[in-house]
Amino acid sequence: MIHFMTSNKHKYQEAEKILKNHKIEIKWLPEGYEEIQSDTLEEVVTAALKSIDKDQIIIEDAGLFIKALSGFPGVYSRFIEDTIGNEGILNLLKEQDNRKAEFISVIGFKNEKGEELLFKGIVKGEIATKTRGKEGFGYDPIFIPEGEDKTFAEDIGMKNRLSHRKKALEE
Ligand code: ITT
Repeated sequence: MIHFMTSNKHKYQEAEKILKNHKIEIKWLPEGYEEIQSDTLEEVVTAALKSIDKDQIIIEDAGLFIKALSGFPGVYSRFIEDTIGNEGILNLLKEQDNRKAEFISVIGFKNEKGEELLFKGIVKGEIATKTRGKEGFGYDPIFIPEGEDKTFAEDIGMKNRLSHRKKALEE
């Protein structure tokens, strides 16, 4: 049985649903992992996987990367969500025409042989001008994926079809 180690129940629930469609069952390990300070999601995940003394384990580091802010909040997404939040992000983008952003997920998987594998998923989109919708979590109310009108928080079915997490997990 594969365990998904994350302190974030929403991430687990999304992953559980996505993997179920591929007949893969997972279990939640409701613990955070130690995150090094780094510029990239890949380095965070690689270092964390090495520090975890378990096989058959999935971890994920995800973030929102906003073009006009040179990729901010990126690897600092958790801290920024907990501090300035979505309203703070909208404020930073006030009067900004370029609202392009992407969500990135990097999944680390240590298989039954103890081999470490990394998978990446990206969804491009833009930042809404106000928060919209109540589903999902985190930055979902301000993220509109390319080709759609709604935010992830307005249509969770659409999120689960298009998301960075879904792409990384399917890989
Ligand atoms: P773990 O590290 O314990 O897995 P976490 O919530 O810190 O839990 P991340 O570091 O991957 O998870 O996420 C960084 C931030 O980005 C965090 O504030 C999330 O709420 C946000 N985030 C990640 N994926 C998201 C998604 O699909 N939709 C909206 N916000 C998301």
